Amino acid sequence: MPAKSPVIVDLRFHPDQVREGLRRAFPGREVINRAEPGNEGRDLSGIPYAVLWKPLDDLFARATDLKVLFSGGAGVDHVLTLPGLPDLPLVRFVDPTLTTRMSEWVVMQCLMHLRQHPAYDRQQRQDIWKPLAQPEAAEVNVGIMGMGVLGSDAARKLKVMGFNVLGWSKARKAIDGVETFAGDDLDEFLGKTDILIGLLPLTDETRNIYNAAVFRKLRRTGALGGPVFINAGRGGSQVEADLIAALNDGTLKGASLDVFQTEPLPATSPFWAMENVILTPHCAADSDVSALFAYVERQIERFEQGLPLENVVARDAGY
Ligand code: NDP
Ligand code: OXD
Repeated sequence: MPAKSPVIVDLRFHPDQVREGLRRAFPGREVINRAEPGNEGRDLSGIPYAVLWKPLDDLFARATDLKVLFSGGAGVDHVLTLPGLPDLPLVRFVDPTLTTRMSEWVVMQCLMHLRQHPAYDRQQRQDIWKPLAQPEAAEVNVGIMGMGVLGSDAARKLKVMGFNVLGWSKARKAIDGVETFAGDDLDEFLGKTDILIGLLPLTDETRNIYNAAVFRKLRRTGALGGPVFINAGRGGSQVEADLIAALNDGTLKGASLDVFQTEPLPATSPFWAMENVILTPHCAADSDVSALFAYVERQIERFEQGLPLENVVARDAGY
């Protein structure tokens, strides 16, 4: 049997996790892990596959025979903007391990705002014992912008918790029990939304989409006493000056942010000190490296058997 083609792994993830994940990954294939110092001078020509996330600058100049690229994450904005990106199929990471993590984060953030956790955190720091109003999930409308793999799963899990769920995407989706909107219906969708969830990819169309005009259109009469913004898509979609102003003047009651225009979030960012903001360091849904490598191996096997690759990015749409 001919030897299996090698694969380049060029991931700026936690090096120990990648090394550990590779111990049992890609059976029968040579793996060139570019995080290993011993691979620095390795000839990368003749290798058809690369798994990448913030790869080293010389990847495409040196790996001149690539046939398929695999994103180490679900989002691909960081790949599509790489200098010298070859015109090859780009497969993004779609896996229950990642989807489940994202839905956990989204449901947790919605519950934190529903159950007034930012306020209880404040009270705890001041030794204040004071129960606050306690609306039910059923009184709150959660609107999700981006009803793809992650948005649709989050919608189903929010329904289980009792929230009313609305969804907005480019093409209208049909999901049991979820009121869905598309494209031009954005204002109607926003006008019904108490908690706005951002799960959009970053593209030319979605850059700066979460801005003052959008925050002003959210429903102000809901049971939470003011709208809340939750973003785990990409920071480039949020206008941070507008967001800070909206959180300061009461247009927004609170926010949960996992993604930022600049990451890591600079020490000078006002978000760090805002009591109505919950922030996490872009960790809502990390890629599980073992699941990623198993997924890439499955896709390579499909490719080598002449079957279509799955979850191929539409370059023109940008996601
Ligand atoms: P999908 O491609 O499955 O879904 C994207 C959704 O966004 C689709 O519903 C799409 O609409 C919609 N959309 C895209 N552009 C527009 C637009 N211009 N107007 C309206 N709707 C639009 O992606 P995933 O759900 O897998 O992931 C979403 C994003 O989440 C990723 O791109 C990434 O940026 C982010 N992410 C963040 C993580 C984190 O840890 N914070 C982890 C993983 C992902 P349609 O269905 O009609 O095409
Ligand atoms: C992703 C991410 O896109 O972690 O997977 O942001």
